[in-house]
Amino acid sequence: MKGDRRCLKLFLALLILFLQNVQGGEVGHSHGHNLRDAKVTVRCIERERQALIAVKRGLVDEFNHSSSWGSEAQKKDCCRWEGVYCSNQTGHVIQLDLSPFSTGKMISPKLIELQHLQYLDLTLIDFNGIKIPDFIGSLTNLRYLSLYSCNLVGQIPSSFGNLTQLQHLDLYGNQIQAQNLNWLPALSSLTYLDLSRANLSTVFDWPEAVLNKLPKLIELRLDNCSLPPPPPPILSTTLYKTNSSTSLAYVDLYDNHLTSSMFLLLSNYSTSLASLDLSYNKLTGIIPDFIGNMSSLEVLNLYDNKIEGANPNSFARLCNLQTLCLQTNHMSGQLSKFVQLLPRCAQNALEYLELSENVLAGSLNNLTSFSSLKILYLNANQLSGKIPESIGQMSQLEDIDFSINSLEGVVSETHFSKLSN
Ligand SMILES: *[C@@H]1O[C@H](CO)[C@@H](O)[C@H](O)[C@H]1NC(C)=O
Ligand SMILES: *[C@@H]1O[C@H](CO)[C@@H](O)[C@H](O)[C@H]1NC(C)=O
Ligand SMILES: *[C@@H]1O[C@H](CO)[C@@H](O)[C@H](O)[C@H]1NC(C)=O
Ligand SMILES: *[C@@H]1O[C@H](CO)[C@@H](O)[C@H](O)[C@H]1NC(C)=O
Ligand SMILES: *[C@@H]1O[C@H](CO)[C@@H](O)[C@H](O)[C@H]1NC(C)=O
Ligand SMILES: *[C@@H]1O[C@H](CO)[C@@H](O)[C@H](O)[C@H]1NC(C)=O
Ligand SMILES: *[C@@H]1O[C@H](CO)[C@@H](O)[C@H](O)[C@H]1NC(C)=O
Ligand SMILES: *[C@@H]1O[C@H](CO)[C@@H](O)[C@H](O)[C@H]1NC(C)=O
Ligand SMILES: CC(=O)N[C@H]1CO[C@H](CO)[C@@H](O)[C@@H]1O
Repeated sequence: MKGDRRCLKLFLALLILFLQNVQGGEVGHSHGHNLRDAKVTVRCIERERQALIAVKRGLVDEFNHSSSWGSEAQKKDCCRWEGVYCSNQTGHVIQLDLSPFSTGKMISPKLIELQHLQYLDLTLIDFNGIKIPDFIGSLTNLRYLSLYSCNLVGQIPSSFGNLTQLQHLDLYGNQIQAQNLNWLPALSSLTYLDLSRANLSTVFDWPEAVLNKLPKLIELRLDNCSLPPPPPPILSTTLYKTNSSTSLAYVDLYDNHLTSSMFLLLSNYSTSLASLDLSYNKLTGIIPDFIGNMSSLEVLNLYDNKIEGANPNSFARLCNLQTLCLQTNHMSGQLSKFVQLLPRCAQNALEYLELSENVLAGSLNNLTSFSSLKILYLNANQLSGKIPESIGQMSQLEDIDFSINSLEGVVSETHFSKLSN
């Protein structure tokens, strides 16, 4: 997981640098002899070097990460220190990646001397329960801020509302809270927001803040936030009619207290959503037709709820659906009826179908038309009869689980004839 995040971060960092180059921004271009010569002699700004040393004093260098951060003559250029990146033109520190440090005692207030900082990554530094300092809100040039799993506590400072250039904010996995998200709308450039595991249980108007006021948002992660269901006034008012994002694609609201009203709230994003996770909430009833209109949806995770079933339009236009996880719900009726509700246009797309721990009955159908299926979980239902031999033709299958049902009959080699995966 950390590896994946690292890759993503590196990519984003490079993207930000690339964009700055395209825009002729601060970071240098490498044309012309003079500039190239100049680059070799770039020296960091002394004030910023002192600030970096102060920041480092707050951290524990268990793995000798900062051996390049020296005071010897040949190590004096802080722009060459590991994790430090300076503007080639101005010499100001613009990026700071401290994530290789493993623990920290404090975040030094000297950090704010690095006023040109655009990228700050403290991922996975264990600060052992200190608060997020207010002064981070003064680094107003930040585009990227990650405090991912830093073991921070307390309130998210409202000074974050001063980080108006921020595009990527990751506060995942800290023991933090917010009484309100009034600071969030000021971050109108945000494309990525992860507040997962922050306690937002009293932020009743959270949909206003995250869905209505962040016009560029692409990815929203609020899992395990004790999010309350949106109150009726929010559902009926002007939500969506103002600054909601038209590019919201990834929504993860796993493990909250949300009810089926959430579907209505997301119905406005029917053309942009690629992935929706509402698992481990309090959804009830039938999956509504709005969902069936989300034509870009590739991943739909609704497991661990109290969903009772689907109707003919619940999945109708989900032609790109690759993953459908509905395990641990209250779905009843014939499995064959349910299978008929799956979109025909997704027959070659669907790879993961998980329906375990429901009360689906009847016999197992011929599913060979779902030619890309890799994972098929039907365990812990009330299926009966024989396992059809046609299963042996589904050559992409990697993992099947039919256990804890009332299946009978003989399983032969034919059932496995093409299951080479
Ligand atoms: C800045 O200069 C360094 C050293 O010459 C070079 O490695 C780096 O790619 C340059 N960065 C940009 C963004 O041009
Ligand atoms: C840290 O790295 C430096 C330079 O690579 C080396 O001289 C020093 O001995 C290392 N210290 C430890 C404790 O490993
Ligand atoms: C945020 O900006 C406001 C208004 O400009 C200012 O009063 C406040 O001190 C700033 N907070 C921080 C932490 O920089
Ligand atoms: C979240 O905060 C509320 C109110 O401060 C508190 O009652 C609740 O126990 C907290 N939830 C968790 C999971 O810590
Ligand atoms: C939710 O967060 C708590 C800590 O805040 C953690 O202990 C728990 O495992 C998380 N739950 C899930 C399902 O990830
Ligand atoms: C929508 O965004 C614009 C530009 O950022 C802002 O001026 C306006 O107040 C916003 N409208 C609402 C209702 O938030
Ligand atoms: C789904 O989309 C179609 C065509 O755009 C529209 O007529 C229908 O009302 C939509 N259904 C729902 C439930 O939003
Ligand atoms: C299973 O379905 C496929 C495609 O719909 C069909 O070609 C095949 O004959 C069926 N097999 C059996 C045993 O019914
Ligand atoms: C993303 C999206 O579809 N936004 C629409 C939400 O609804 C309002 C008004 O109904 C439209 O103007 C938006 O384009």
